[in-house]
Amino acid sequence: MGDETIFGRILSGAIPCDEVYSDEKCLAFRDIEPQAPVHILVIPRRRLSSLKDAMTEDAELLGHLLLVASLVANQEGLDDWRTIINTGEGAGQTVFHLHLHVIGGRPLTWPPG
Ligand code: DGP
Repeated sequence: MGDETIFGRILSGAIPCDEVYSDEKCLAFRDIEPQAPVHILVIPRRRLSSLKDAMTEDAELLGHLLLVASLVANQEGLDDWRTIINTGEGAGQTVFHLHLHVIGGRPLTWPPG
């Protein structure tokens, strides 16, 4: 599946992160380049390069990631937030280990850039 990404190194503990939630399927931590007062990444422990690679058998994991996104947003006290998955370089994906952005704490305009 190619080289380990920076998120693989965070999962292995090789580089630190500001963790906000962890379970046997995923990890959530604060983004190093926050785009809003709250900016958290939720990543599966099992690497999928992007949403493009998700298969039917990943449905439960994908559902779990969404529920954790909601859990951490609630943990942060957010009533409104945005959950984003960038898929592919043209859509802004820079780390090829699937991740959900949870962004909130300021007004969010639509459409995004
Ligand atoms: P994307 O552009 O959707 O692939 O988002 C990747 C995000 O990952 C970007 O917002 C910055 C964040 N990021 C990159 N490297 C690190 C890191 O080492 N630690 C943390 N916490 N976040 C990182």
